[in-house]
Amino acid sequence: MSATAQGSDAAGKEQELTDGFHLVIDALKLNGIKTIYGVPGIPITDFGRMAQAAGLRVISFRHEQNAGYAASIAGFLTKKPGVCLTVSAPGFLNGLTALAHATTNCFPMILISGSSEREIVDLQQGDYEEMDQLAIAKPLCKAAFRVLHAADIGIGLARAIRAAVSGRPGGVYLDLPAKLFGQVMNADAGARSLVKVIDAAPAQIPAPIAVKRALDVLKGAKRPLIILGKGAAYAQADDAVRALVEKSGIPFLPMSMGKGLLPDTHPLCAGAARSTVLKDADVVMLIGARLNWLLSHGKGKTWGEPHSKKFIQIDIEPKEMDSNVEIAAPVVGDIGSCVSALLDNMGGNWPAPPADWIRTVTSKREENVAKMAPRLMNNNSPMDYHGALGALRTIIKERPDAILVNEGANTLDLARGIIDMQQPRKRLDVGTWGVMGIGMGYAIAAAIETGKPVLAIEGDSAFGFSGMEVETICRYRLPVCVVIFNNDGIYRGTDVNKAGADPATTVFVKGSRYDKMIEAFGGIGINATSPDELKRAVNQAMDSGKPTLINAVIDPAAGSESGRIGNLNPQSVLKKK
Ligand code: ADP
Ligand code: TZD
Ligand code: MG
Repeated sequence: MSATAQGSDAAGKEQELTDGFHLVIDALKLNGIKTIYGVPGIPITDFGRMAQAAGLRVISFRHEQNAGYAASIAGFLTKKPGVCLTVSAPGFLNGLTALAHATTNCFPMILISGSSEREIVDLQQGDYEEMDQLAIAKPLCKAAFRVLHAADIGIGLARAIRAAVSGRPGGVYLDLPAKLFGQVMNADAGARSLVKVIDAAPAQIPAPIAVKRALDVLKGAKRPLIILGKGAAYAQADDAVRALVEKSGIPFLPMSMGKGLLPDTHPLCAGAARSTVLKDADVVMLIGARLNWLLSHGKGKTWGEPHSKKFIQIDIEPKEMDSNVEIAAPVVGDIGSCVSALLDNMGGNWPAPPADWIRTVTSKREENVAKMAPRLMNNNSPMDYHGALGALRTIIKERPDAILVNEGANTLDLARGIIDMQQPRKRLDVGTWGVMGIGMGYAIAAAIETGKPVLAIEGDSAFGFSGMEVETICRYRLPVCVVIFNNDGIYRGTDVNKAGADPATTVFVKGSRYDKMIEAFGGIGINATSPDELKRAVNQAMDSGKPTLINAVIDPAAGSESGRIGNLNPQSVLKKK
């Protein structure tokens, strides 16, 4: 207990004192939280200093949104809430996007924000950075709490931690008004008021009847498929998931951040036969994946004949069932418990899926891989996406430990398809919203939380959302190599505005040299104009572990509008007149 001062009680007896600052720090430490991501300022500047002095790692960012994204992905990687710390009103709002993102993606995160004085805020008397933050946060997160008394800090933190990690994980807001930090109380009473959260995310065991129902549906399948989502990666039940796939012999399709849970090169991986398996499967078992837009809502052309398949869904959130289509066998519980229960009840001789289904999947996959292979070997300059990604694919193959961060449109969709992942939780990307801006925050947290080298593959537009954090990467000397796929703009750099002198809305300054940005902060900048040059530069960066930014010159005409999701773009019928 870090008591701060002596004082005297009512009877005039000397006593050790503590305060709000110390109680928050002690509560975080007591619960195993080691890192805070944030931006300092009133009223939390001293809090950051004290937290650092108390042995917490406090990573100071250039913008709260990036600190928030860092906290959100720290939550995904560690199964503990990632903590983001912001100042009132504008700082809070900057962090809020990331809190909503964490909630949408089911990542545990706590946004702790200082706030202005309640009395003044509630009477709207114009306090410094006045805002009713709790009310604004509420609809955007899983739970929101405010602590007004130092003696309640322990309980407040405990509630926030439980809300973030139990059940379906998500974002939690914790409002700490400025006055709270300075509140003083008896140090012993303070220590006793803290709560060490026991079993923050209790196992949720599925009902035996649900397990039996799922196995009955699975057993009747002629063309079964398993879909592994980022919930399965988050659950860290890697061995059980692998055992389920291998024991059942069922082909699996990884969602973007589910890649690597089993290697993409596994004989049962159907990643390269995606359209075929989605269209033709008759039974689909979803493990930690929602039937949202990323899976075309479980219906329509992608899924073949209407009502041609049965779904089994494993998820911790009961309300997820039947969200888009009927779920024939819901299995509600945590993935570790559910998958283990399925394995336990499969018996010794589970029948392999019909051989013709496996043959269909394998031959489609081999055909698609063979079609792609020559395109990945081109050494064109300027590069196209395939040539550049062919080079990076080899690097990730040779360094399976490295963490890949990826955002952009073409840069995202093509990298997802081309770069095989070997290990779980190594691919971090735009997630459920397809949001741009996660790049540098994710890269920083990935390096800090795992100690592994990070390769961030960024569209030039995507990078711009968090680019200033290259200074943060240099300041903390993180082993991050950023590769910018510079095609002079959003989707393509070739758009022309025919109506006036302004540039088209999707294009940037031609021939920009992003590599020079990092040099301003002492990092290494390299301009790469061919796949060979790119490969050499990335290998050098990954070997040295030094902050590096590579400007990869991509043909501005190589991409397509909206990457692989151009179909979601509304089109005006009047446009072609
Ligand atoms: P993807 O985008 O990869 O398809 P989603 O984010 O749509 O994945 O789905 C993840 C799902 O995983 C969510 O419905 C969430 O409730 C669920 N989930 C997260 N953690 C667990 C867990 N430990 N056990 C069971 N389900 C989980
Ligand atoms: N703002 C936010 C926060 N998220 C978004 N997804 C967008 C805007 C819209 N958007 C996309 O969906 S992709 C993209 C934007 C602006 C950038 C694509 O350009 P890029 O990638 O340079 O990153 P490519 O390789 O040129 O396609
Ligand atoms: Mg671009």
